[in-house]
Amino acid sequence: MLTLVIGNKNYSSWSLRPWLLLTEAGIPFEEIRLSLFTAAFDEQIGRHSPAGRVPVLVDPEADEGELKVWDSLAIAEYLAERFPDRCLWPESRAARAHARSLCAEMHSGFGTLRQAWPMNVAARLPGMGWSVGVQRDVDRLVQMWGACLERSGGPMLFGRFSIADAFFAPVVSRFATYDADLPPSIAAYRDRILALDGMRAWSASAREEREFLVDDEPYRRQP
Ligand SMILES: N[C@@H](CCC(=O)N[C@@H](CS)C(=O)NCC(=O)O)C(=O)O
Repeated sequence: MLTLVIGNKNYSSWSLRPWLLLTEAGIPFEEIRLSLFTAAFDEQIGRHSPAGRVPVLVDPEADEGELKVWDSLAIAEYLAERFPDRCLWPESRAARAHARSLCAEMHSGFGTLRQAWPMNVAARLPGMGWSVGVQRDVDRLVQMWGACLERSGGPMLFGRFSIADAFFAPVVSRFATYDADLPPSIAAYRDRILALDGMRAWSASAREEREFLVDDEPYRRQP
């Protein structure tokens, strides 16, 4: 069976993507959760990935024996190839190219939003960290999601759930945490993602965690 090595569910935005993808696609996997920025993480992550980061996917039955794939984008691409029947990318070549462009833009961009609004599933921090730069990133996301939903007719960016939705799920979570001001159609997409079974399961586990990262919890109440 596949194994996915992830970080804290409350904070690890990169881990959420492949976890949600596997879960929503109904692909069975086991998870190993490592607590970020601890001695145990440093000790154990080297066993799974030379890059020293999560997520990492371990496939014990790959073509040439056990395979380790790291980085959320590489994992998504591998899963799409490994499970072609699950149609993890949209069907048409043009839509696939479009979805890949969006994922690449997310993967390498939105640094202002990511820094100012770290993923914190359990927290509600409306308005905190907002800046003109953050709003610029929000505006771009609203524009790209709006165009996708208009073209596909929804409910997901390319009709049914795809890698693109998994890639934006951490941003959706941030929009809830920081209460980003969104147009109704985008707020509705946010709510559809938050209502996915996989997203609810991830969030429930995140809320149970008690390993708080001080830098990401400026106003947190005591547990
Ligand atoms: N581009 C990578 C980023 C992975 C990443 O930065 N992961 C963070 C957790 S969300 C991590 O492992 N941090 C541990 C560290 O930097 O020591 C991906 O898409 O998987």
